[in-house]
Amino acid sequence: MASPVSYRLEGIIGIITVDSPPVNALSHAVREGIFDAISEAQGDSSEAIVISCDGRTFFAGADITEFDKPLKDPGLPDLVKAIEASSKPVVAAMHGTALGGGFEMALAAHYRCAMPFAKVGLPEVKLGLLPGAGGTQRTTRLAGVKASLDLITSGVPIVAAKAKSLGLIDKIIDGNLLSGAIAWAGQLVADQAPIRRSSEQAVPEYDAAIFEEYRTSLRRRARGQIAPGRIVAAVEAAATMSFTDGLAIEKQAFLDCMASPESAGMRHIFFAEREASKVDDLPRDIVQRPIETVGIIGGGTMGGGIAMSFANAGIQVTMIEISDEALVRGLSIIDRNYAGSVKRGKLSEKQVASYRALISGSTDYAALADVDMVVEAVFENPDLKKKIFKQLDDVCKPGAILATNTSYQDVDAIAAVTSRPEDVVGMHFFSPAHIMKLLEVVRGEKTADDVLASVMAVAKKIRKVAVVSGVCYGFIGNRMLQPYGKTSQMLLLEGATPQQIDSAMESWGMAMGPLRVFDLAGLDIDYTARQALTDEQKGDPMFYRVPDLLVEAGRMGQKSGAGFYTYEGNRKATSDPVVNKMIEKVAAELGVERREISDGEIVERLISSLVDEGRKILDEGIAQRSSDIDIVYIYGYGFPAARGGPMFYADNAVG
Ligand code: 3H9
Repeated sequence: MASPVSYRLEGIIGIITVDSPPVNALSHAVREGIFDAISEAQGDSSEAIVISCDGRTFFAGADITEFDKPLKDPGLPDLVKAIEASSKPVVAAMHGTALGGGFEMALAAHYRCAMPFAKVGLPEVKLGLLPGAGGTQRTTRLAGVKASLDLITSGVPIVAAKAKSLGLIDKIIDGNLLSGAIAWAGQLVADQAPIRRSSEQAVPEYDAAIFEEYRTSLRRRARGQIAPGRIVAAVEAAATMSFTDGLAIEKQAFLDCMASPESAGMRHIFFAEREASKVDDLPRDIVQRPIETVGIIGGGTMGGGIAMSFANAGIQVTMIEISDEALVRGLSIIDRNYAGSVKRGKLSEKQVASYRALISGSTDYAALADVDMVVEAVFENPDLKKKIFKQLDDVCKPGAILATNTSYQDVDAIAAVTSRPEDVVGMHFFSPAHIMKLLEVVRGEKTADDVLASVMAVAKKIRKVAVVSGVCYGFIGNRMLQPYGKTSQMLLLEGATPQQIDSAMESWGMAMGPLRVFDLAGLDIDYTARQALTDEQKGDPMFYRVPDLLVEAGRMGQKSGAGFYTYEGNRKATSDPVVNKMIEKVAAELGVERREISDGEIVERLISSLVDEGRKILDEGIAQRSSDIDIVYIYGYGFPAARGGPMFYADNAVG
């Protein structure tokens, strides 16, 4: 097989070009090819060497698919060492994203240039790892301790201009990158520029207290991840030890993290996320419907967040409300959210102005006559939703995609009220919709293939992680929440307190325990839904008697200042003896024997309830694959990434 690496001489410059689609990951063949080219260049007439990549990006890092296989020489650390040891200046020319081991190679080059829109980063932490080819040591020497800790513990890439201001790259090249890099390399030769090795640079001054500060704040957010702590130790080693000793600390930490169940879980999520976007039975050459304009029905928190998601991706939005007053209110929620994003430094005023200009409002459905897609986001009332879909059927152009943002309702029943059920699909966003990454795309019985393909594509465009679900009550995520909620109620009656349940689950890694989640969502919503049911339909009172009593006592959850907990002014939940008494009384009435319950039992029973339902969802074909369920729980329900999702956890007994 032809090598993905080629080497050629252009005058006095030796040019190493890598072409290994899709993202130039540093597979064995790539590493070997570059290693050989560097060796060849040492002995030929070249006076400087340029490393560049063809295709959409500079190296995306180590080849993650090789991680569970035996390592073949040369390893990435050997390659990085050979690059830095070159007796001729090496220039790295970056475009796209230079990530992980790819950026570590660039850091070992003697000079670095990049295109203006290129990004560089060390995202290993997102895989439960840390840079293992000198990244912690060289970044600290070039950019200092704080910048290094920020870059490596967050894993978030930075743009070329920022990297340049931090000293991580030297030059930004407009126009053709390769010719610019070759010209620069020639200039470096002419100027007799030194061989500048990052490993030999001194670490800029820093405040020694910084390591403890990062340790404390990272520990608070760790949720089972061990890599962040090891990153701090490696950066501290860079600042306080010789390069060789620091490198040894980094290497050990990398090996430990690589062998950890946390990294196995996070690597599973990496591939699961990419797999989720694929729909197995769609023809590959399917023609998508263009989606350039979108209508949103409902200007509440959900509708507003959905509108922002589309506008932020450059898609024109028309929001429909029932009255001028409601419309003004809806648009002002959007303005408030945007103002918050500017305040937090997430968006610039200029960005906000351009996104906001894409959102307009109307009280007339006729304004939707020409839109490519409509997302209905009114409250969960099946009759109202059906009424809206009848109206949409009347006004929307043929071929418009009609989506419902229902969290539970039967998408097929909604589709059935239209004359075009093949154009109807579910798009279940999670609140706040402009922030939460998950989108459940509900494929109705009659949803056309091209509608599904188009919605999956637009989901990527609006930066959501989309997972396909079949039609059932609650789809994947909320359906699994039902037995989870019931189990939490049983645990309460059997002897656990709300606080014990929540803190057991949060210590295990869940972003929020179940009872705090119910308080946040509002206990009155399910209560109201239950009033329409017969006793038989409601099922065993064990599962709902306590929340019913709470609502009847005016405790609707966080919004009313009390639910399973009491909330004062701020959002801090405080346990309330009144609630514990209420639970004991219900347990006595229902004849439930109370006992000590361990934290381990709480976790075991709650997670099993999720997993058991997940298996049913798979058996019924509601989810395409087990890893899709993991994605739903990681991105929509605060499941700890370090556990790999409920299904992966169950299959691998992680942790
Ligand atoms: C590392 O470097 C360790 C070192 O420090 C130390 C070693 C000693 N390997 O995301 P996309 C595949 S750890 C293998 O859809 P995009 C991906 O699975 C690594 N495969 O494209 C997908 O395959 P498929 C640190 C990879 O344009 C296809 O490429 N680096 C790798 O939306 C397209 O991917 C990272 O963590 C890889 N490294 O985004 C960077 N990367 O088509 C990870 C991607 O079969 N990568 N694939 O589903 C990314 O963040 C994004 O892929 C990137 C492109 C931004 C590059």
